[in-house]
Amino acid sequence: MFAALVVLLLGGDCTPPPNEVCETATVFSNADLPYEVTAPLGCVNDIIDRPYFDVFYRFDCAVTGTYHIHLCNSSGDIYLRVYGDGCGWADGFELAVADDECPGSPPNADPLLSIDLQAGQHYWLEVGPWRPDAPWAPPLNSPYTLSVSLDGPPPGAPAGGLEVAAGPDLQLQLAKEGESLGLSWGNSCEVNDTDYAIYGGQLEVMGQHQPLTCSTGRGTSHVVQTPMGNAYFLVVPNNGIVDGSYGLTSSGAQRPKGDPPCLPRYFLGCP
Ligand SMILES: [Ca+2]
Ligand SMILES: [Ca+2]
Repeated sequence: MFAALVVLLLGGDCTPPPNEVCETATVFSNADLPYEVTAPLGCVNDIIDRPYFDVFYRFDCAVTGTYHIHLCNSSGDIYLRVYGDGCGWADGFELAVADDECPGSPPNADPLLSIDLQAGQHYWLEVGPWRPDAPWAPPLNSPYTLSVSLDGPPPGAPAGGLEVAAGPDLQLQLAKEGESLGLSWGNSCEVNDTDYAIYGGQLEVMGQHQPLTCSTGRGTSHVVQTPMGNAYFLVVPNNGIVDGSYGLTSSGAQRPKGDPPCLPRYFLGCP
């Protein structure tokens, strides 16, 4: 019985939907929000690993803000990936993944997430079942419902948004100033950076850093008033709307965000 069902799922008739692959992703933008579409799942897994039988959407973001994306009440066990800078891992990178966050899960094992997106950027959504076999995968071409809405832009965000682009590493220097510690740095991440946040943490718990200040008033120096023991500091450029990169770890991964972060992080171009 189980084997017969698998044959049915993999070998049944399936009509490829228009957005079966990245190249033909269904495009929508802020003018379409709140966006809600019910459509059939795909026939072919186009990106390695889940979700299977994927279909694709491209969101052309015109407003910086927090977006809510969900597929609650879809058929089967749906999975969602969000990519930036291109579609899929080969052309872009994964920004977020969601699986079973919808209320009532299980059996409503569908994804729900909130994500900060930036004006002027394209984002790709990959939607499909978590597994290719029953009971996780619904019958081929089963419908799902995708919903996308905007929470509203952060206060002060300009209509066009700003990007943080590539630039040289910040050169951080330390100097003892009495009982305080003076930090200074020379280079901005790029020309749109108008301010800086300083995060600090303890070396013993590297990766857990809190904001010491979310603004240096556009200055390239800051005095840490309270000695912090075995501390480390991160100078993070920002443009008043988003933080840039926190820099990379020795393994090449982005350092963790501050807890709490001063601003949503956007590091497409920054080192
Ligand atoms: Ca597909
Ligand atoms: Ca799921």
